[in-house]
Amino acid sequence: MARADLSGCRLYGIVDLNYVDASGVRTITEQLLTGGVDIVQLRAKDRDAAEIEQLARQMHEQTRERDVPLIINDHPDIARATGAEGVHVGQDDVAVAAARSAIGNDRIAGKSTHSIAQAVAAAGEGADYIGFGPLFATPTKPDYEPIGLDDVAEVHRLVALPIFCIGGIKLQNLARVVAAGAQRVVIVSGLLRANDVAEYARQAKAMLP
Ligand code: 3NM
Repeated sequence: MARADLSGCRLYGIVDLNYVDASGVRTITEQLLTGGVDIVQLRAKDRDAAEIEQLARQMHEQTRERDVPLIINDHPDIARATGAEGVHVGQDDVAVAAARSAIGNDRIAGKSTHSIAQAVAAAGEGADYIGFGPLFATPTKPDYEPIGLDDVAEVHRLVALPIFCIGGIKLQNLARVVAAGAQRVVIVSGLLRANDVAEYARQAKAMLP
């Protein structure tokens, strides 16, 4: 298996169990895929490994059919066991090198970054992509200070990896995020709370460069 190519990925959706019950994961995943989300993550903080693995297997059956990479938050071992295409780690989790050695060279390793310095460091660590944010205050990650739009253009100048801007991004502010220089975004609550998830994804994708 070759490491999935992220160059065409623009819209990143996260199935976050803070917003979706385990019983609703299949439906929401289907809606995200129908709306054209290019990459999907399972984020299940504080759940036991057996539950995460079971959900990851279920989601992977769905994402594989559409050739959309599935990323598992925090759990390289589960990503590897389920055949998911990658793992995502935060600043306080295992280093990229450790995640990659657990998951294998043929999978994606992504990392959250919250400043230009962290973004540059993540590239040096060998991350395949980074998250950059939170741009705006967000209930999904409430303890983090928003960094705003000022560094978006600069991080794209300094870091050649795919950069997914994240944090408080909605259809209502997406035009400003793109005008600031973003090429790719992650939207969590905006998508998961939408009345029509697929349509929300379609509209977001239409606004991305
Ligand atoms: N990571 P929403 S911000 C999961 O900055 C996450 O690293 C962030 O959710 C970071 O679209 C964030 O609901 C929450 O704001 C994104």
